[in-house]
Amino acid sequence: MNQESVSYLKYQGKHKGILAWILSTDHKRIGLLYLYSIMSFFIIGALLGLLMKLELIAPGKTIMNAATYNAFFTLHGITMIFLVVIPGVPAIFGNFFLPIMIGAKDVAFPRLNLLSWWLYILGAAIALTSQFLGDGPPDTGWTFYAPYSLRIPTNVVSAVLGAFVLGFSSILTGINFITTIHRMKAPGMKWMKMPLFPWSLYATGWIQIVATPIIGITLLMIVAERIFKIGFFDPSLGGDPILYQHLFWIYSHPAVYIMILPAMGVISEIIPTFARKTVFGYQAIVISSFGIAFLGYFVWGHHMFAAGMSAASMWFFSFLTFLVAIPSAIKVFNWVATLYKGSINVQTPLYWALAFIFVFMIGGLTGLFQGSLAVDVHLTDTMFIVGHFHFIVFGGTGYAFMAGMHYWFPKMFGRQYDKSWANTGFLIFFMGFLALYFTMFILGMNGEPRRSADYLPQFHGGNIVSSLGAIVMIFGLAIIIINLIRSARHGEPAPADPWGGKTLEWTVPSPPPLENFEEIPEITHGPYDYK
Ligand code: HEM
Ligand SMILES: [Cu+2]
Repeated sequence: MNQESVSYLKYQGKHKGILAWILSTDHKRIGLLYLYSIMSFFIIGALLGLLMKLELIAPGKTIMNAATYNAFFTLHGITMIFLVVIPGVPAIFGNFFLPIMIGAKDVAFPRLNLLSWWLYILGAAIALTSQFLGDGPPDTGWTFYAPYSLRIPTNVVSAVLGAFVLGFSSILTGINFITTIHRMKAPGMKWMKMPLFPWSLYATGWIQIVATPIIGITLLMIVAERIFKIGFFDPSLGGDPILYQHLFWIYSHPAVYIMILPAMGVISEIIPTFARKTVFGYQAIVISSFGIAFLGYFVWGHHMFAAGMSAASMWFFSFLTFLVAIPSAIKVFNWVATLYKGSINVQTPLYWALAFIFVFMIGGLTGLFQGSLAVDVHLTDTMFIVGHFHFIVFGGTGYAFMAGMHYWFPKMFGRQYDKSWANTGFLIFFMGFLALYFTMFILGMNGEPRRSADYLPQFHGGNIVSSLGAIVMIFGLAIIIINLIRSARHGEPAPADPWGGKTLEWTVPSPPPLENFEEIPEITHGPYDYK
Protein backbone atom coordinates (compact mmCIF):
# COMPACT_ATOMS: atom_id res chain seq x y z
CA MET A 1 0.00 0.00 0.00
CA ASN A 2 1.54 3.36 -0.91
CA GLN A 3 1.30 6.46 1.26
CA GLU A 4 -1.35 8.09 -0.96
CA SER A 5 -3.91 5.32 -0.50
CA VAL A 6 -3.54 5.33 3.29
CA SER A 7 -6.56 6.81 5.10
CA TYR A 8 -6.48 10.57 5.67
CA LEU A 9 -6.50 9.95 9.42
CA LYS A 10 -3.32 7.86 9.30
CA TYR A 11 -1.46 9.72 6.58
CA GLN A 12 2.03 10.95 7.57
CA GLY A 13 3.11 14.11 5.77
CA LYS A 14 5.86 16.63 6.53
CA HIS A 15 4.66 17.27 10.06
CA LYS A 16 4.00 15.02 13.03
CA GLY A 17 1.49 15.07 15.88
CA ILE A 18 -0.72 18.10 16.36
CA LEU A 19 1.18 20.08 13.70
CA ALA A 20 0.10 17.50 11.13
CA TRP A 21 -3.43 18.71 11.87
CA ILE A 22 -3.22 22.45 12.44
CA LEU A 23 -0.96 22.92 9.39
CA SER A 24 -2.77 20.44 7.16
CA THR A 25 -4.23 21.66 3.87
CA ASP A 26 -6.26 18.48 3.37
CA HIS A 27 -9.92 19.49 3.23
CA LYS A 28 -10.96 16.50 5.37
CA ARG A 29 -8.56 17.32 8.18
CA ILE A 30 -9.65 20.97 8.03
CA GLY A 31 -13.24 19.74 8.29
CA LEU A 32 -12.33 17.91 11.48
CA LEU A 33 -10.46 20.95 12.86
CA TYR A 34 -13.68 22.87 12.44
CA LEU A 35 -15.66 20.03 13.95
CA TYR A 36 -13.57 19.98 17.12
CA SER A 37 -13.39 23.74 17.53
CA ILE A 38 -17.04 24.41 16.73
CA MET A 39 -18.19 21.62 19.04
CA SER A 40 -16.09 23.06 21.87
CA PHE A 41 -17.68 26.48 21.42
CA PHE A 42 -21.09 24.87 21.14
CA ILE A 43 -20.61 23.19 24.51
CA ILE A 44 -19.58 26.51 26.10
CA GLY A 45 -22.60 28.21 24.53
CA ALA A 46 -24.95 25.46 25.66
CA LEU A 47 -23.70 25.65 29.26
CA LEU A 48 -24.23 29.42 29.27
CA GLY A 49 -27.76 28.80 28.03
CA LEU A 50 -28.37 26.26 30.78
CA LEU A 51 -27.16 28.72 33.43
CA MET A 52 -29.55 31.35 32.07
CA LYS A 53 -32.44 28.90 32.29
CA LEU A 54 -31.49 28.07 35.88
CA GLU A 55 -31.65 31.75 36.71
CA LEU A 56 -35.11 31.89 35.13
CA ILE A 57 -36.49 28.86 36.95
CA ALA A 58 -38.08 31.18 39.54
CA PRO A 59 -38.82 34.91 39.74
CA GLY A 60 -36.34 37.05 41.65
CA LYS A 61 -32.65 36.30 41.86
CA THR A 62 -31.79 32.59 41.87
CA ILE A 63 -28.17 32.04 40.83
CA MET A 64 -26.84 35.28 39.29
CA ASN A 65 -27.45 39.01 39.28
CA ALA A 66 -28.95 40.89 36.36
CA ALA A 67 -25.63 42.26 35.10
CA THR A 68 -24.19 38.74 34.87
CA TYR A 69 -27.34 37.57 33.10
CA ASN A 70 -26.90 40.33 30.51
CA ALA A 71 -23.29 39.37 29.94
CA PHE A 72 -24.30 35.71 29.61
CA PHE A 73 -27.01 36.21 27.01
CA THR A 74 -24.65 38.39 25.01
CA LEU A 75 -21.85 35.84 25.08
CA HIS A 76 -24.32 33.02 24.47
CA GLY A 77 -25.68 34.83 21.39
CA ILE A 78 -22.28 35.79 19.98
CA THR A 79 -20.97 32.26 20.47
CA MET A 80 -23.95 30.46 19.03
CA ILE A 81 -24.55 32.75 16.07
CA PHE A 82 -21.05 33.76 14.96
CA LEU A 83 -19.04 30.76 16.16
CA VAL A 84 -21.47 27.89 15.78
CA VAL A 85 -24.44 28.13 13.42
CA ILE A 86 -23.06 30.49 10.76
CA PRO A 87 -19.88 28.51 10.07
CA GLY A 88 -21.24 25.14 11.35
CA VAL A 89 -22.55 23.03 8.50
CA PRO A 90 -20.54 24.50 5.60
CA ALA A 91 -17.23 24.59 7.47
CA ILE A 92 -17.52 21.06 8.86
CA PHE A 93 -19.46 18.99 6.33
CA GLY A 94 -18.86 21.34 3.40
CA ASN A 95 -15.12 21.09 3.82
CA PHE A 96 -15.17 17.38 4.38
CA PHE A 97 -17.71 16.35 1.74
CA LEU A 98 -17.98 18.98 -0.98
CA PRO A 99 -14.83 17.85 -2.86
CA ILE A 100 -15.69 14.16 -2.49
CA MET A 101 -19.30 14.62 -3.58
CA ILE A 102 -18.31 16.39 -6.78
CA GLY A 103 -15.45 13.97 -7.48
CA ALA A 104 -12.52 16.31 -6.72
CA LYS A 105 -9.30 15.72 -4.80
CA ASP A 106 -9.53 18.88 -2.71
CA VAL A 107 -11.03 22.37 -2.73
CA ALA A 108 -9.74 24.91 -5.26
CA PHE A 109 -7.54 26.80 -2.78
CA PRO A 110 -6.33 24.43 -0.04
CA ARG A 111 -4.09 26.96 1.68
CA LEU A 112 -6.77 29.61 1.73
CA ASN A 113 -8.93 26.96 3.33
CA LEU A 114 -6.45 26.50 6.15
CA LEU A 115 -6.22 30.29 6.49
CA SER A 116 -10.01 30.40 6.96
CA TRP A 117 -9.71 28.07 9.92
CA TRP A 118 -6.92 30.12 11.45
CA LEU A 119 -8.94 33.30 11.01
CA TYR A 120 -11.87 31.54 12.62
CA ILE A 121 -9.74 30.67 15.65
CA LEU A 122 -8.30 34.19 15.80
CA GLY A 123 -11.74 35.80 15.58
CA ALA A 124 -13.08 33.44 18.25
CA ALA A 125 -10.16 34.23 20.53
CA ILE A 126 -10.68 37.99 20.15
CA ALA A 127 -14.42 37.68 20.75
CA LEU A 128 -13.98 35.49 23.82
CA THR A 129 -11.24 37.60 25.43
CA SER A 130 -13.66 40.53 25.31
CA GLN A 131 -15.04 38.90 28.44
CA PHE A 132 -11.91 39.48 30.42
CA LEU A 133 -10.34 42.66 29.02
CA GLY A 134 -11.39 46.28 29.25
CA ASP A 135 -14.22 47.46 31.44
CA GLY A 136 -16.13 44.24 31.83
CA PRO A 137 -17.97 41.82 29.53
CA PRO A 138 -20.17 43.30 26.78
CA ASP A 139 -23.90 43.27 27.56
CA THR A 140 -25.45 44.53 24.35
CA GLY A 141 -26.85 41.28 23.03
CA TRP A 142 -25.45 39.76 19.83
CA THR A 143 -27.03 42.55 17.77
CA PHE A 144 -24.87 45.36 19.27
CA TYR A 145 -27.75 47.83 18.88
CA ALA A 146 -26.83 51.53 18.83
CA PRO A 147 -26.91 53.85 20.67
CA TYR A 148 -26.54 51.58 23.72
CA SER A 149 -23.50 49.81 22.26
CA LEU A 150 -21.86 53.20 21.68
CA ARG A 151 -22.32 54.56 25.15
CA ILE A 152 -21.78 51.77 27.66
CA PRO A 153 -18.25 51.47 29.02
CA THR A 154 -18.13 47.63 28.72
CA ASN A 155 -15.74 46.00 26.31
CA VAL A 156 -17.78 46.18 23.09
CA VAL A 157 -14.86 46.97 20.78
CA SER A 158 -13.11 43.63 20.98
CA ALA A 159 -16.33 41.62 20.71
CA VAL A 160 -17.14 43.57 17.56
CA LEU A 161 -13.62 43.17 16.14
CA GLY A 162 -13.80 39.43 16.79
CA ALA A 163 -16.99 39.24 14.73
CA PHE A 164 -15.25 41.29 12.03
CA VAL A 165 -12.39 38.77 11.71
CA LEU A 166 -14.87 35.89 11.67
CA GLY A 167 -16.53 37.55 8.69
CA PHE A 168 -13.33 37.18 6.67
CA SER A 169 -13.21 33.50 7.47
CA SER A 170 -16.77 33.15 6.20
CA ILE A 171 -16.07 35.08 2.97
CA LEU A 172 -12.99 32.99 2.21
CA THR A 173 -14.92 29.76 2.65
CA GLY A 174 -17.61 31.08 0.29
CA ILE A 175 -15.08 32.04 -2.40
CA ASN A 176 -13.35 28.70 -2.08
CA PHE A 177 -16.51 26.64 -2.43
CA ILE A 178 -17.89 28.64 -5.37
CA THR A 179 -14.60 28.29 -7.25
CA THR A 180 -14.35 24.60 -6.40
CA ILE A 181 -17.83 23.95 -7.74
CA HIS A 182 -17.25 25.91 -10.94
CA ARG A 183 -13.87 24.41 -11.75
CA MET A 184 -13.53 20.99 -10.22
CA LYS A 185 -16.62 18.89 -10.84
CA ALA A 186 -15.72 15.42 -12.12
CA PRO A 187 -15.96 14.86 -15.88
CA GLY A 188 -19.59 14.34 -16.86
CA MET A 189 -20.97 16.02 -13.74
CA LYS A 190 -23.20 18.61 -15.39
CA TRP A 191 -24.74 21.22 -13.09
CA MET A 192 -28.01 19.34 -13.06
CA LYS A 193 -26.24 16.12 -12.08
CA MET A 194 -24.66 17.67 -8.99
CA PRO A 195 -25.95 16.40 -5.62
CA LEU A 196 -28.14 18.74 -3.58
CA PHE A 197 -25.76 19.36 -0.69
CA PRO A 198 -23.14 20.94 -3.02
CA TRP A 199 -25.97 22.96 -4.59
CA SER A 200 -26.95 24.31 -1.20
CA LEU A 201 -23.33 25.25 -0.48
CA TYR A 202 -23.18 27.04 -3.80
CA ALA A 203 -26.23 29.19 -3.00
CA THR A 204 -24.84 29.81 0.49
CA GLY A 205 -21.44 30.81 -0.89
CA TRP A 206 -23.03 33.66 -2.80
CA ILE A 207 -24.76 34.98 0.28
CA GLN A 208 -21.51 34.76 2.22
CA ILE A 209 -19.71 36.81 -0.42
CA VAL A 210 -22.40 39.40 -1.07
CA ALA A 211 -23.81 39.99 2.43
CA THR A 212 -20.87 39.55 4.80
CA PRO A 213 -18.95 42.71 3.76
CA ILE A 214 -21.95 44.76 4.92
CA ILE A 215 -21.67 43.54 8.50
CA GLY A 216 -17.90 44.05 8.30
CA ILE A 217 -18.33 47.72 7.48
CA THR A 218 -21.12 48.14 10.03
CA LEU A 219 -18.99 46.70 12.81
CA LEU A 220 -16.09 48.98 11.88
CA MET A 221 -18.51 51.90 12.04
CA ILE A 222 -19.30 50.94 15.65
CA VAL A 223 -15.60 50.91 16.45
CA ALA A 224 -15.03 54.27 14.72
CA GLU A 225 -17.99 55.72 16.56
CA ARG A 226 -16.80 54.54 19.95
CA ILE A 227 -13.17 55.55 19.53
CA PHE A 228 -13.39 58.68 17.39
CA LYS A 229 -16.95 59.85 18.12
CA ILE A 230 -17.63 60.12 14.38
CA GLY A 231 -21.41 60.40 14.58
CA PHE A 232 -22.82 57.70 12.31
CA PHE A 233 -25.40 56.40 14.73
CA ASP A 234 -25.38 58.65 17.81
CA PRO A 235 -28.16 61.25 17.55
CA SER A 236 -26.29 63.65 19.83
CA LEU A 237 -23.54 63.73 17.19
CA GLY A 238 -25.98 64.00 14.28
CA GLY A 239 -26.17 60.25 13.60
CA ASP A 240 -29.17 57.92 13.34
CA PRO A 241 -29.57 54.77 15.45
CA ILE A 242 -32.16 53.39 13.03
CA LEU A 243 -29.46 53.42 10.35
CA TYR A 244 -27.54 50.97 12.48
CA GLN A 245 -30.49 48.59 12.56
CA HIS A 246 -30.89 48.75 8.78
CA LEU A 247 -27.23 47.99 8.18
CA PHE A 248 -27.17 45.25 10.78
CA TRP A 249 -30.20 43.41 9.39
CA ILE A 250 -29.22 43.85 5.75
CA TYR A 251 -26.54 41.32 6.65
CA SER A 252 -28.16 39.45 9.46
CA HIS A 253 -31.34 38.49 7.71
CA PRO A 254 -29.47 36.94 4.74
CA ALA A 255 -27.21 35.39 7.39
CA VAL A 256 -30.13 33.33 8.64
CA TYR A 257 -30.09 31.72 5.21
CA ILE A 258 -26.36 31.06 5.55
CA MET A 259 -27.49 29.06 8.57
CA ILE A 260 -30.44 27.25 7.05
CA LEU A 261 -29.62 26.55 3.36
CA PRO A 262 -26.72 24.14 4.02
CA ALA A 263 -28.90 22.51 6.67
CA MET A 264 -31.60 21.96 4.07
CA GLY A 265 -28.91 20.54 1.80
CA VAL A 266 -28.02 17.92 4.41
CA ILE A 267 -31.68 16.93 4.76
CA SER A 268 -31.98 16.64 0.97
CA GLU A 269 -29.16 14.05 1.02
CA ILE A 270 -30.51 12.02 3.89
CA ILE A 271 -34.14 11.69 2.84
CA PRO A 272 -33.53 9.89 -0.51
CA THR A 273 -30.96 7.55 1.05
CA PHE A 274 -33.28 6.36 3.81
CA ALA A 275 -36.41 6.35 1.62
CA ARG A 276 -34.37 4.46 -1.01
CA LYS A 277 -35.98 6.66 -3.62
CA THR A 278 -34.82 9.24 -6.12
CA VAL A 279 -35.45 12.67 -4.64
CA PHE A 280 -38.78 14.13 -5.73
CA GLY A 281 -38.48 17.43 -7.62
CA TYR A 282 -34.69 17.72 -7.82
CA GLN A 283 -34.90 20.86 -9.95
CA ALA A 284 -37.50 22.48 -7.72
CA ILE A 285 -35.21 21.95 -4.72
CA VAL A 286 -32.28 23.54 -6.55
CA ILE A 287 -34.31 26.50 -7.79
CA SER A 288 -35.99 27.10 -4.44
CA SER A 289 -32.54 27.42 -2.80
CA PHE A 290 -31.84 30.33 -5.09
CA GLY A 291 -35.33 31.71 -4.54
CA ILE A 292 -34.59 31.78 -0.82
CA ALA A 293 -31.09 33.17 -1.29
CA PHE A 294 -32.40 35.96 -3.55
CA LEU A 295 -35.56 36.98 -1.70
CA GLY A 296 -33.65 36.86 1.57
CA TYR A 297 -32.00 40.18 0.72
CA PHE A 298 -35.25 42.10 0.64
CA VAL A 299 -36.92 41.33 3.92
CA TRP A 300 -34.53 42.66 6.57
CA GLY A 301 -36.97 45.37 7.65
CA HIS A 302 -39.20 42.75 9.32
CA HIS A 303 -36.84 42.98 12.29
CA MET A 304 -37.68 46.65 12.68
CA PHE A 305 -41.47 46.92 12.47
CA ALA A 306 -41.58 48.43 15.94
CA ALA A 307 -38.49 50.62 15.45
CA GLY A 308 -40.03 53.32 13.26
CA MET A 309 -40.53 53.06 9.50
CA SER A 310 -42.88 54.53 6.91
CA ALA A 311 -46.16 52.68 6.39
CA ALA A 312 -45.16 51.94 2.79
CA SER A 313 -41.88 50.29 3.75
CA MET A 314 -43.56 48.28 6.50
CA TRP A 315 -46.07 46.96 3.98
CA PHE A 316 -43.29 46.14 1.53
CA PHE A 317 -41.20 44.22 4.06
CA SER A 318 -44.20 42.34 5.36
CA PHE A 319 -45.32 41.30 1.89
CA LEU A 320 -41.88 40.06 0.85
CA THR A 321 -41.49 38.20 4.13
CA PHE A 322 -44.54 36.17 3.23
CA LEU A 323 -43.07 35.42 -0.18
CA VAL A 324 -39.95 33.85 1.37
CA ALA A 325 -42.13 31.20 2.94
CA ILE A 326 -43.01 29.82 -0.50
CA PRO A 327 -39.63 28.36 -1.55
CA SER A 328 -39.20 26.92 1.96
CA ALA A 329 -42.57 25.23 1.69
CA ILE A 330 -41.59 23.81 -1.72
CA LYS A 331 -38.69 22.01 -0.11
CA VAL A 332 -40.79 20.56 2.67
CA PHE A 333 -43.28 19.35 0.08
CA ASN A 334 -40.54 17.66 -1.94
CA TRP A 335 -39.03 15.91 1.09
CA VAL A 336 -42.39 14.55 2.11
CA ALA A 337 -43.13 13.48 -1.47
CA THR A 338 -39.77 11.67 -1.54
CA LEU A 339 -40.71 9.73 1.57
CA TYR A 340 -44.14 8.87 0.17
CA LYS A 341 -44.19 5.21 -0.87
CA GLY A 342 -40.46 4.90 -0.27
CA SER A 343 -39.12 1.70 1.28
CA ILE A 344 -38.08 3.40 4.44
CA ASN A 345 -34.97 2.38 6.34
CA VAL A 346 -35.47 3.73 9.86
CA GLN A 347 -32.12 4.85 11.28
CA THR A 348 -30.85 7.63 13.55
CA PRO A 349 -30.12 10.14 10.74
CA LEU A 350 -33.68 9.77 9.49
CA TYR A 351 -35.12 10.44 12.96
CA TRP A 352 -33.17 13.69 13.06
CA ALA A 353 -34.25 14.59 9.53
CA LEU A 354 -37.93 13.99 10.30
CA ALA A 355 -37.63 15.97 13.52
CA PHE A 356 -35.99 18.71 11.47
CA ILE A 357 -39.00 18.92 9.15
CA PHE A 358 -41.36 19.04 12.12
CA VAL A 359 -39.61 21.79 14.08
CA PHE A 360 -38.69 23.73 10.97
CA MET A 361 -42.35 23.95 10.00
CA ILE A 362 -43.29 25.27 13.44
CA GLY A 363 -40.42 27.75 13.22
CA GLY A 364 -41.46 28.85 9.73
CA LEU A 365 -45.13 29.25 10.62
CA THR A 366 -44.30 31.38 13.64
CA GLY A 367 -42.14 33.46 11.29
CA LEU A 368 -45.31 34.26 9.38
CA PHE A 369 -47.00 35.46 12.59
CA GLN A 370 -44.08 37.82 13.10
CA GLY A 371 -44.08 38.90 9.50
CA SER A 372 -47.64 40.18 9.70
CA LEU A 373 -47.59 43.75 10.90
CA ALA A 374 -50.32 43.90 13.51
CA VAL A 375 -49.36 40.61 15.14
CA ASP A 376 -45.67 41.48 15.29
CA VAL A 377 -46.32 44.68 17.21
CA HIS A 378 -47.72 42.45 19.94
CA LEU A 379 -45.02 39.78 19.72
CA THR A 380 -41.86 41.74 19.14
CA ASP A 381 -39.27 41.62 21.92
CA THR A 382 -41.17 38.89 23.73
CA MET A 383 -40.25 35.27 24.44
CA PHE A 384 -42.21 34.38 21.30
CA ILE A 385 -39.30 35.66 19.21
CA VAL A 386 -36.87 33.58 21.24
CA GLY A 387 -39.09 30.56 20.64
CA HIS A 388 -39.23 31.28 16.90
CA PHE A 389 -35.56 31.58 16.31
CA HIS A 390 -34.62 28.64 18.46
CA PHE A 391 -37.09 26.47 16.58
CA ILE A 392 -35.57 27.62 13.31
CA VAL A 393 -31.90 28.04 14.16
CA PHE A 394 -31.42 25.29 16.73
CA GLY A 395 -34.30 23.13 15.53
CA GLY A 396 -33.28 23.71 11.91
CA THR A 397 -29.53 24.07 11.66
CA GLY A 398 -28.83 22.17 14.88
CA TYR A 399 -31.01 19.19 13.98
CA ALA A 400 -29.61 19.06 10.45
CA PHE A 401 -26.13 19.11 11.92
CA MET A 402 -27.02 16.14 14.14
CA ALA A 403 -28.65 14.39 11.19
CA GLY A 404 -25.51 14.92 9.10
CA MET A 405 -23.24 13.90 11.96
CA HIS A 406 -25.02 10.56 12.31
CA TYR A 407 -25.26 10.12 8.54
CA TRP A 408 -21.62 10.81 7.69
CA PHE A 409 -19.97 9.68 10.94
CA PRO A 410 -19.05 6.19 9.59
CA LYS A 411 -17.48 7.82 6.54
CA MET A 412 -15.53 10.39 8.52
CA PHE A 413 -14.14 8.08 11.20
CA GLY A 414 -14.39 4.66 9.57
CA ARG A 415 -16.39 3.39 12.55
CA GLN A 416 -20.05 2.99 13.41
CA TYR A 417 -21.65 4.50 16.51
CA ASP A 418 -23.84 2.67 18.99
CA LYS A 419 -27.28 3.02 17.43
CA SER A 420 -29.39 2.42 20.50
CA TRP A 421 -27.54 5.07 22.53
CA ALA A 422 -27.84 7.43 19.57
CA ASN A 423 -31.60 6.91 19.43
CA THR A 424 -32.03 7.21 23.19
CA GLY A 425 -30.08 10.46 23.19
CA PHE A 426 -32.20 11.76 20.34
CA LEU A 427 -35.46 11.00 22.09
CA ILE A 428 -34.44 12.63 25.39
CA PHE A 429 -33.06 15.64 23.55
CA PHE A 430 -36.23 16.07 21.50
CA MET A 431 -38.56 15.93 24.54
CA GLY A 432 -36.40 18.46 26.37
CA PHE A 433 -36.25 20.68 23.31
CA LEU A 434 -40.04 20.86 22.97
CA ALA A 435 -40.56 21.59 26.67
CA LEU A 436 -37.83 24.22 26.62
CA TYR A 437 -38.80 26.18 23.52
CA PHE A 438 -42.47 25.51 22.81
CA THR A 439 -43.43 27.01 26.16
CA MET A 440 -41.78 30.22 25.01
CA PHE A 441 -44.47 30.76 22.38
CA ILE A 442 -47.13 30.72 25.06
CA LEU A 443 -45.12 32.87 27.48
CA GLY A 444 -44.40 35.35 24.71
CA MET A 445 -48.00 35.61 23.58
CA ASN A 446 -48.90 36.34 27.18
CA GLY A 447 -46.36 39.13 27.20
CA GLU A 448 -43.17 37.91 28.88
CA PRO A 449 -40.36 40.15 27.58
CA ARG A 450 -37.14 38.65 26.21
CA ARG A 451 -33.63 39.55 27.43
CA SER A 452 -34.59 40.04 31.04
CA ALA A 453 -33.16 38.33 34.11
CA ASP A 454 -36.48 38.47 35.89
CA TYR A 455 -40.22 38.24 35.19
CA LEU A 456 -43.59 38.78 36.80
CA PRO A 457 -44.91 35.97 39.02
CA GLN A 458 -47.66 35.09 36.52
CA PHE A 459 -45.02 33.62 34.19
CA HIS A 460 -43.57 31.26 36.80
CA GLY A 461 -45.41 28.09 35.74
CA GLY A 462 -44.30 28.24 32.13
CA ASN A 463 -40.76 29.04 33.11
CA ILE A 464 -40.53 25.98 35.36
CA VAL A 465 -41.53 23.76 32.42
CA SER A 466 -39.09 25.55 30.15
CA SER A 467 -36.16 25.36 32.59
CA LEU A 468 -36.75 21.68 33.35
CA GLY A 469 -36.86 21.13 29.59
CA ALA A 470 -33.41 22.71 29.34
CA ILE A 471 -32.02 20.28 31.90
CA VAL A 472 -33.52 17.29 30.08
CA MET A 473 -32.26 18.54 26.74
CA ILE A 474 -28.69 19.02 27.98
CA PHE A 475 -28.83 15.51 29.42
CA GLY A 476 -29.83 14.12 26.01
CA LEU A 477 -27.12 16.16 24.35
CA ALA A 478 -24.50 14.71 26.71
CA ILE A 479 -25.56 11.17 25.78
CA ILE A 480 -25.32 11.99 22.08
CA ILE A 481 -21.90 13.62 22.28
CA ILE A 482 -20.36 11.00 24.58
CA ASN A 483 -21.66 8.22 22.32
CA LEU A 484 -20.03 9.83 19.28
CA ILE A 485 -16.70 10.47 21.00
CA ARG A 486 -16.54 6.89 22.31
CA SER A 487 -17.54 5.43 18.97
CA ALA A 488 -14.90 7.36 17.04
CA ARG A 489 -12.33 5.31 18.95
CA HIS A 490 -14.05 2.05 19.81
CA GLY A 491 -16.96 1.62 17.35
CA GLU A 492 -17.34 -1.29 14.93
CA PRO A 493 -15.42 -0.74 11.69
CA ALA A 494 -17.76 0.73 9.06
CA PRO A 495 -18.05 -0.46 5.45
CA ALA A 496 -17.74 2.00 2.55
CA ASP A 497 -21.51 2.34 2.17
CA PRO A 498 -23.35 1.47 5.39
CA TRP A 499 -26.71 3.04 4.40
CA GLY A 500 -26.89 2.24 0.69
CA GLY A 501 -26.20 5.85 -0.32
CA LYS A 502 -25.70 6.64 -4.00
CA THR A 503 -23.66 9.85 -4.02
CA LEU A 504 -19.90 9.71 -4.63
CA GLU A 505 -18.72 9.83 -1.02
CA TRP A 506 -20.15 6.30 -0.56
CA THR A 507 -17.96 4.92 -3.36
CA VAL A 508 -14.69 5.62 -1.53
CA PRO A 509 -13.38 3.70 1.52
CA SER A 510 -14.33 4.71 5.08
CA PRO A 511 -12.36 6.71 6.14
CA PRO A 512 -11.35 8.10 2.73
CA PRO A 513 -7.72 8.04 1.57
CA LEU A 514 -5.75 11.27 1.42
CA GLU A 515 -6.50 11.93 -2.25
CA ASN A 516 -10.14 10.78 -2.02
CA PHE A 517 -10.17 8.88 -5.33
CA GLU A 518 -7.65 6.52 -6.92
CA GLU A 519 -9.09 7.58 -10.22
CA ILE A 520 -11.42 10.51 -10.77
CA PRO A 521 -14.83 9.00 -11.61
CA GLU A 522 -16.77 9.64 -14.84
CA ILE A 523 -20.33 10.74 -14.10
CA THR A 524 -22.99 9.29 -16.36
CA HIS A 525 -26.21 9.59 -14.35
CA GLY A 526 -27.97 11.77 -11.76
CA PRO A 527 -26.99 11.70 -8.09
CA TYR A 528 -29.88 9.70 -6.59
CA ASP A 529 -30.12 6.72 -8.85
CA TYR A 530 -32.68 4.51 -7.08
CA LYS A 531 -35.32 2.58 -8.93
C1 HEM B 1 -35.23 30.14 7.47
C2 HEM B 1 -34.51 30.38 8.52
C3 HEM B 1 -34.79 31.42 9.58
C4 HEM B 1 -33.93 31.73 10.55
C5 HEM B 1 -32.55 31.08 10.74
C6 HEM B 1 -34.51 32.78 11.35
C7 HEM B 1 -33.90 33.37 12.43
C8 HEM B 1 -34.36 34.43 13.14
C9 HEM B 1 -33.71 35.08 14.24
C10 HEM B 1 -32.33 34.71 14.79
C11 HEM B 1 -34.51 36.06 14.70
C12 HEM B 1 -34.28 36.93 15.91
C13 HEM B 1 -33.43 38.07 15.69
C14 HEM B 1 -33.19 38.86 16.96
O1 HEM B 1 -32.33 38.47 17.79
O2 HEM B 1 -33.86 39.87 17.16
C15 HEM B 1 -35.67 36.07 13.84
C16 HEM B 1 -36.69 36.97 13.92
C17 HEM B 1 -37.72 37.07 12.96
N1 HEM B 1 -38.02 36.14 11.96
FE1 HEM B 1 -36.94 34.55 11.48
N2 HEM B 1 -35.74 33.06 10.86
C18 HEM B 1 -35.95 32.26 9.77
C19 HEM B 1 -37.06 32.20 9.00
C20 HEM B 1 -38.09 33.09 9.04
C21 HEM B 1 -39.22 33.09 8.17
C22 HEM B 1 -39.50 32.04 7.07
C23 HEM B 1 -39.95 34.15 8.50
C24 HEM B 1 -41.24 34.62 7.89
C25 HEM B 1 -41.81 34.07 6.83
C26 HEM B 1 -39.29 34.84 9.58
C27 HEM B 1 -39.70 35.99 10.20
C28 HEM B 1 -39.08 36.61 11.25
C29 HEM B 1 -39.47 37.89 11.79
C30 HEM B 1 -40.60 38.76 11.26
C31 HEM B 1 -38.62 38.17 12.86
C32 HEM B 1 -38.59 39.42 13.72
C33 HEM B 1 -39.55 39.37 14.82
C34 HEM B 1 -39.41 40.53 15.79
O3 HEM B 1 -38.28 40.83 16.23
O4 HEM B 1 -40.46 41.13 16.09
N3 HEM B 1 -38.17 34.16 9.90
N4 HEM B 1 -35.58 35.04 12.91
CU1 LIG C 1 -35.18 38.16 9.29
